[in-house]
Amino acid sequence: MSSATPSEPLKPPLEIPDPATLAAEIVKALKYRDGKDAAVATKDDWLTASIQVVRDRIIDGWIASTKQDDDSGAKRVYYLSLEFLIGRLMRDAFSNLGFMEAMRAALGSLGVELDEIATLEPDAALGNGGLGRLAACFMESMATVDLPAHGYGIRYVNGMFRQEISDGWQVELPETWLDHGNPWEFERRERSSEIGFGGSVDAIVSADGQREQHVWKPQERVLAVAYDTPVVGWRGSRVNTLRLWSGMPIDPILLEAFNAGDHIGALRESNRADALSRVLYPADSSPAGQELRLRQEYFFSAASLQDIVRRHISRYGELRSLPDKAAIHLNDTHPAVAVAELMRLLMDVHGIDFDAAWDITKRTFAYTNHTLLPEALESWPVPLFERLLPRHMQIVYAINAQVLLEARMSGQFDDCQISRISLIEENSERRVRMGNLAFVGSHSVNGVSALHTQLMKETVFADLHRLYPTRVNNKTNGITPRRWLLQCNPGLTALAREAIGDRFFDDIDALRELDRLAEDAAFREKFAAVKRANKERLAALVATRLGVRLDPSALFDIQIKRIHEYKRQLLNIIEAVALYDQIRSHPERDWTARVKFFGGKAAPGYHNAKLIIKLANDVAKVINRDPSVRGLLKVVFVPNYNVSLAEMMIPAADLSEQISTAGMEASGTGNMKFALNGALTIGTLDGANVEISEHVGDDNIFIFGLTADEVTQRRSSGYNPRALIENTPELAQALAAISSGVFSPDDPARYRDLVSDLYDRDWFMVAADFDAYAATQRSVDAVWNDSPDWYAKAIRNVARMGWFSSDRTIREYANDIWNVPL
Ligand code: 26Q
Repeated sequence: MSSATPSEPLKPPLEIPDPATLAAEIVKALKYRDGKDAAVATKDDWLTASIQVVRDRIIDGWIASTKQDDDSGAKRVYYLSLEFLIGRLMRDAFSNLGFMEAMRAALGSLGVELDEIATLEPDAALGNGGLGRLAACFMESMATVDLPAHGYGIRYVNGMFRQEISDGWQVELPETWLDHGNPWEFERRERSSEIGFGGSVDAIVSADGQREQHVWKPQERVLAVAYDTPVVGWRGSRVNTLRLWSGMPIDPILLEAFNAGDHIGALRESNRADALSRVLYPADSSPAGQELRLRQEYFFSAASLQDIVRRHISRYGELRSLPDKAAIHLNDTHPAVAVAELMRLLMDVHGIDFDAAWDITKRTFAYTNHTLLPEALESWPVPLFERLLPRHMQIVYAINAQVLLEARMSGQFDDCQISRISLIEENSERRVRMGNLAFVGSHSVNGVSALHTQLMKETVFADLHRLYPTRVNNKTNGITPRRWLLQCNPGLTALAREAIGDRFFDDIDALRELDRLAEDAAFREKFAAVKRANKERLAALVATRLGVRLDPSALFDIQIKRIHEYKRQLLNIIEAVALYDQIRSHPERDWTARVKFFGGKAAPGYHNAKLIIKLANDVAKVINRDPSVRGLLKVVFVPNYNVSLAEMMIPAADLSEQISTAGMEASGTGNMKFALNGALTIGTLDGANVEISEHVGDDNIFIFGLTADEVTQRRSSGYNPRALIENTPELAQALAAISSGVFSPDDPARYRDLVSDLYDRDWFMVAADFDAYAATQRSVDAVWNDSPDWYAKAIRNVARMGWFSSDRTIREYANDIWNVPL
């Protein structure tokens, strides 16, 4: 065991208040803010008061950061995202400010347990999954690396739905995170702006008589009200702002007076405004295509742009310097309409001509693509777009004319390629392609892993990439090590600190020093003990919530993510069934005890995803009750997977399942969180798995299956899953069991279609990868049974994951895209 090598942190630590001071502040907040006496305070009251105390201590830094940026005229980054999956914030703030232990002691002196009240904080689920969580990690990293940044989004009253499992089926319930108020947010009425919809466009002659000007006369107007949440960086270095917009009727009282006698009509107006920030669309692919979604996209894009433009004008008095002072980032195409909105503000409101406006726009915007799935690419029917945003439709046409002219002039494209470059899809129904709009309106278009960026260039954006060959670039995703190691895994953090000192708190690459300890038997044992304690915590949660008893010495194998066919939870479940068969037919063999955990939400309208949840639960019921498997295999579906549950499950994982069909997962970020917490990955060469494998080394990861190229090849050369299944007895047997109702005796036909699709089509190559997957799982067993080897690999994963910090990702964005060198 190496001795601790305490080292100086890179940034000076904050002054940490003593527990007695904090305790006094908490009691004071309780009394004077909430009107409560400590003697009658509930746990929720203690939570609110604790947040208020820490929040107060953030405010000075918040004001200082804003003032410093105003004074210095620094370029600011504006991150536009329809999702910010921030989860709970209290621990984040305590931990980043270095207050955790002082707060624990302060609360303890008042008879309150920090960990207990922390779990009462609602989990702010303002996002679907990876894209939303990435935005949250980026916000924290931007504050940490001292980058002036604002996040802009929507303050949904109902975030991602709460999932209950009833008789094995997913049931969606509304998520009401704001019910008890939100002590983190500040309402900024003075920062409200008016947003228009519909109406008509007048063309007039400009004041100087030189040009045609357009005036949009919206038929409907609503108010966007700002709510600000401070975002604290590591060691409190900088405090940035997350500004979320809420929809309000402009003047409900006046409106009611106007509509005297027509109360329902008056309410309709008010409801239309409220609806804009009522609910997050719970679909992470196959866009709903509903009018309300486009209204939300425009609402928050327009409100954010007004804010950005107002801030710029008030300081610089003009807009031509906007690209030097503002970098506006589009998190996927959801805010792509902002491109047309900025053009409108520049031309119609500020009298700038098209060419100059287009130049400013392109130099200001950058766009990140997060998916290649054709069904997830956003497009809106022209008639709908035109009715809701008539002026923007004209601007889209004008941009399109310019782009198509450039394409034709380049002489590189035939008519078919030109039609793919067009912002308007002309097939059956005319639609506005938001990906193309975001692409042409930005100076940078990035993918989120090396493989994904390569595929972007070869597939969806092949023609646009040929036209603008320097625009596409890669920025491999990352995760914040503060939340995803320091906070969620205090055991591992303490162990690492004891072994290599605390330099990794400030520089995560310093975890490298753990590498040599992989060979140290005593360290491996301590590492295993930390993992064991985390597993016991998870086992206790499963026992209370689900009444299933788990053995913490079994291999904990976890797949937690949105339920999607391309992510192939089905492959994992089928393998569980095959293993179940094997254990029963060969009870004499030396089987490895394993628990397969699943967690994740299905989009409410996604039939197969919901059926896969039911299948996981049906299979769990049969296997967990069967005495003949002697507890060697357990299957658990943990309901309502969210950020907080991730924070508890990831540190308890031995094996991380990242088994998407190669070429389909843009990056993945859960894969990074698991590896950083010492789980080994079983995965395909997809998304960021490729780069994880390069960093941890191929001896420390279990890679299997078809590559992206092989998937493409198979699909184009007559893939025959039926023949394949018939030649794979274990797979055929498992499928026969599922299909014939062994796991669904109450409805034997339940999984017939799900299985028959695997025989007939199998788009996601479950059958093609089954053998390789099952065989690799048996090598996982073999390594698991050689415990020193397993933990050596796990330690190497922790040691080598520093590169996947979102601090590194943000530095790359800042240097290469935003032009704010750090
Ligand atoms: C679009 C239009 C209408 C309604 C909903 C949507 C919608 C909403 C969310 C479409 C897509 C999403 C979310 C996508 C997402 O989370 N993608 C993931 O992004 C991660 C961060 O880059 C990657 O790691 C994942 O690979 C990718 O799947």
